[in-house]
Amino acid sequence: MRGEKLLLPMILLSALTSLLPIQTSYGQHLTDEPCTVQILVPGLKGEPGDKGQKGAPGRPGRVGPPGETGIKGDVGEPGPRGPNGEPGVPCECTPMRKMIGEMDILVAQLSSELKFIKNAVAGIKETDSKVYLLVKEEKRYSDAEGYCQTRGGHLAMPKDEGANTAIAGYISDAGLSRVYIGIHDLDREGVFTYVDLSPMTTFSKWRKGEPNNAYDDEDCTEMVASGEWIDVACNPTMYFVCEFDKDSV
Ligand SMILES: [Ca+2]
Ligand SMILES: [Ca+2]
Repeated sequence: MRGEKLLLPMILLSALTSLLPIQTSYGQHLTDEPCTVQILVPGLKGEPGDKGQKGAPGRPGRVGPPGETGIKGDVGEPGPRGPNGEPGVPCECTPMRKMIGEMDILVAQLSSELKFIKNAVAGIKETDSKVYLLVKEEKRYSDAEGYCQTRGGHLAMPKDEGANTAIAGYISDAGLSRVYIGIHDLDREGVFTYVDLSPMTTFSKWRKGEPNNAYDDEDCTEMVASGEWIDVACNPTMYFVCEFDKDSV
C-alpha cells in the first residue's frame, strides 16, 4: 500500500522533467540522472529491548495488627525408643580404689609425722645421750608408750639427775603440772621398772609418801614440774615425754 502511494508522485515528477528540459549546466547534470525525492515516513516498529535491571527493594510496609492467641494443643504420644548405646569401657575401679586407699593411709601417716615435727619444732630438750620430746596429746600410759615406740623411742626414762632435771625443765617451761614418764610396776606390784623393762638403778625421784599404790590401782608414773615422781593410775589420759637415743635419731 505504502509503495503504491509513493509510485504516483514519482511518475508525475518524471513526466514533468521530460516536458521541461533545463539548459543550465546544473540542469544538464540533473537531466543525466533520474530525479529522486526523499520522503521521511515513520519506520517499522523495532524489536522489543532487553529486560532492564531489577530495581531497589521498596520500603517495608506498616506493622500489621497482632494475631489472636492460639489454643495449646494436646500432649503428643511418646516417641519410639531410641537405639541401644555403645558398650561401656570395662571399669578399672578396683585398682583405683586400692590406690586411693593407699594414698589415704599415706596422708594419715604424713599428718601424724607433721604433728610430730610441729611438736619437735616447738622445742626439744636434750642431754649428752638423749633427746626428749614433750608430746602435747593426751594419751593413756600404754598408748603414750606406743606413740613413742612408733617413732623409735620410749616414754622418758630418767636414770640420773641430769636427765631428770632436763625433763622437769621441759614440763615447767611448757607451763604443765604433770606428764607420764616410762616407769611402772605393771608386771609385779611394788617392783618398779623402766618401760623398756630395764631395772631401776640407785637413782629415783619419788615424792615423799610415793609410790603408795593408792586404791590398789597405781601402776604407772607421772613426773610433776618439780621433777618428782608419783605413782598414778594408767588409764587417765595426759601429756607425756618421749625419749630417743641420740645415735638413733
Ligand atoms: Ca602399783
Ligand atoms: Ca600414788
